[in-house]
Amino acid sequence: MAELFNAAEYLTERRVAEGDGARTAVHHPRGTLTYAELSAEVARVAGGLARLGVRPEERVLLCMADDVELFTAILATMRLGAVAVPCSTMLTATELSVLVSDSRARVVLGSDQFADTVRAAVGPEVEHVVMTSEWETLRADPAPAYPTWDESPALWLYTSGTTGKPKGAMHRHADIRYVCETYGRQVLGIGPEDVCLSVAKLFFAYGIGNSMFFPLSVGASVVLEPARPAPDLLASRVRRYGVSLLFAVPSFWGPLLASDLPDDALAGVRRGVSAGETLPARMFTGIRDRFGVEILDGIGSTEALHIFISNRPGAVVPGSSGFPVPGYEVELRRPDGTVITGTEEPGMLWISGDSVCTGYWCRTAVNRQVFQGEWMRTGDQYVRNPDGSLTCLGRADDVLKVGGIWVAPAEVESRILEHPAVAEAVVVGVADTDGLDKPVAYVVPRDGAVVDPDELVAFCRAGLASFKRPRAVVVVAELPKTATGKVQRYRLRERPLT
Ligand code: 3SK
Repeated sequence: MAELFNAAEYLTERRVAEGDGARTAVHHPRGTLTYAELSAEVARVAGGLARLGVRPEERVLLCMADDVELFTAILATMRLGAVAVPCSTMLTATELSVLVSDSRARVVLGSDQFADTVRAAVGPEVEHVVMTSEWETLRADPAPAYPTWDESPALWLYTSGTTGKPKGAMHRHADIRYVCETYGRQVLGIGPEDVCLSVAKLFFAYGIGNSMFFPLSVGASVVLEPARPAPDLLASRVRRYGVSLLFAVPSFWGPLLASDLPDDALAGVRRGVSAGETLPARMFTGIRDRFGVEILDGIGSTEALHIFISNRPGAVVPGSSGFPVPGYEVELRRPDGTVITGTEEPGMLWISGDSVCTGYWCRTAVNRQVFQGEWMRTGDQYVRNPDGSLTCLGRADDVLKVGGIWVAPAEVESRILEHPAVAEAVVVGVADTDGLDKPVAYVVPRDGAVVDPDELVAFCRAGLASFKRPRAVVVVAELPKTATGKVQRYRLRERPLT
């Protein structure tokens, strides 16, 4: 039976009702907000959205930097019973326009720094575009929380698929409470005294859990940082705000370890968290030995909303994702569907748990493959170690995770093939010295044409979000293929880069 439950109310008003009104909820570049102030501001922005005509269950798309406007607008949208759709600020206008039309949002909110992208992405079906410089127009008389059910839609997060066509994973209000009560409380042990800082931004499932759901669910505080975080910027935020929980991805932990920051730069951080891709054991031990911070590596997904397998404090198995989070079950399955109960036999990872999304918006065929009863197919290959911990062996498909973000080779390949000098292109993930995948393009030039690798990378940057660009271009006379003409990607992956 569905119960009345509104996640925005749970994260703001309920905190005030439970006595946290005077505690700091948010540190942002221009000041701080207490829980009472945050709650009031969310109600006012909800009033502004209602005045624009936003109704329950309609989507509001947000292309915004991590700052107080994005933070309050996500909560305000959910407060109204509408659906917040925070989108990557790294997308090009063409990429963003796909999300605008797929979500059928009639209201789009943007940060001024992304104004050109946002304005170019919206078509006539969008009735209102509000940028941060016009924010005052979005504040009105406070709107009451809409009586959503726990089952009502609250949040859509887009994830790219193997084809690169983004899929909107639909999350309920209940999913938000579930991740707080499972990973947040039982693995992180987050409490009111914690101060959270996340390298992953709010538009990622990982980031919104770290920076909004977990801290607000217990009366803790969050530091919002709009800029792209480099190690020294992060260290200055850690010092200034007394950060105790630092969330990042391996492509941040690596440079942090290589930096010349003093060894006490993370003093006060009681725990680090890593997700997105496997944290190499050398980074875990390096950060622990130099900065005295134990990193809990885990794996989650946009579909599950947050981390479902994680290492535990004081019992980390370096190089592994750890053990299932309470509230989630995992199975490793063979290709014929039978379940592997023993150790050391690789299998496809399936998970079940109450935060798994209700499906992808308007993607029936994919939904039928991915979501089967209680279970969800993650697409990751895993192995169970003799101690019961689980180690990721990579993807079952060709999708790459670069810096913790999905990259669909097919999407990069189709951009490369738009280049007049290119006849064939294949993008594969090639491991760097830390074992982290980087996209590498193998290209065959058209007859008589010359491919300039640097110019081709610039061409990709111009047409794709920058993180999707190949980090290297290798020009070859032909691609390795099977007798039936299928490209043998594994042979390219194994090839040393010269
Ligand atoms: O990539 C991950 O491991 C992850 C973790 C938490 C939430 C979402 C994701 C994709």
